[in-house]
Amino acid sequence: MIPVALTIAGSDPSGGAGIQADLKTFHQLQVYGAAAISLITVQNTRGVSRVETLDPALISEQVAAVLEDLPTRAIKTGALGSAAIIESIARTLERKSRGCPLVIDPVMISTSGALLAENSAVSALERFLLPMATLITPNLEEATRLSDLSVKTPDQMRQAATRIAGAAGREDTLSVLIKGGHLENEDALDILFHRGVFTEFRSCRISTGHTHGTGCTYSAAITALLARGFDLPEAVRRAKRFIDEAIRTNPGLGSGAGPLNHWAVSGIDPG
Ligand code: PXL
Repeated sequence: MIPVALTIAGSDPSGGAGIQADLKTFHQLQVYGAAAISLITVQNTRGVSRVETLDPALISEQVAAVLEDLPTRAIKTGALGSAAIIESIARTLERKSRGCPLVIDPVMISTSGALLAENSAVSALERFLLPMATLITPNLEEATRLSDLSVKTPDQMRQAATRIAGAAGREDTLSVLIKGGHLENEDALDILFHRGVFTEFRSCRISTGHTHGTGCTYSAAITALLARGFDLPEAVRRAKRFIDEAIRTNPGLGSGAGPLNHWAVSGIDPG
């Protein structure tokens, strides 16, 4: 049976980030994609002009409707907007997700600087979602917020990863992938903390402004590969190849920070 993955995330009408990016990525990686919408943005490649969160109960009903019917193998969350939304989703997942892998992309602000989660959402995330998560995928800024540490070097990335897993009381069971796409004077270095072991994923930095939706696409690719049964380190390794290729072959759309090439191939065999 085709594996199913569910994304719970915001809508980007320009198609480069949010649920649109997640669904394209699921599809490209041979996974059937389902999507529950948490908030609606008005945006294009030049920026976000409006964010409207949906009613927490409406979001949770979407999540429950999918999980009650489709044999979901992996779930990811993206922009969630508010603490109330996070709590409501967590309660629904507790009842309905049957322990399937949960990837949290702790989206806080968009590339263009728009707030996609209120400040109190960070503690709600820690309190309600991290206890049940498989993996959290912060970038350097998000890792700084979650760990209360300065995160600017590979060593600091390692410290932050253990601090984030430890704060959730789950040093041995919560995996943390810190994405170093914005590291100064470094390759694009991501560090995975998984079952007490650090693994580095390194690639050459690609010089382009077309990186809109990179975080969403990366975590969606990991989610799709988990749904297909790969173990976490292998899912990250393959997702990293996919994202590098998607950035390198971006279609050059829009007059701002354009989207990636979600048709990218990366040697990931179908089926
Ligand atoms: O990449 C973060 C992100 C997530 N979700 C939505 C977004 C963005 C960035 O723009 O618009 C809906």
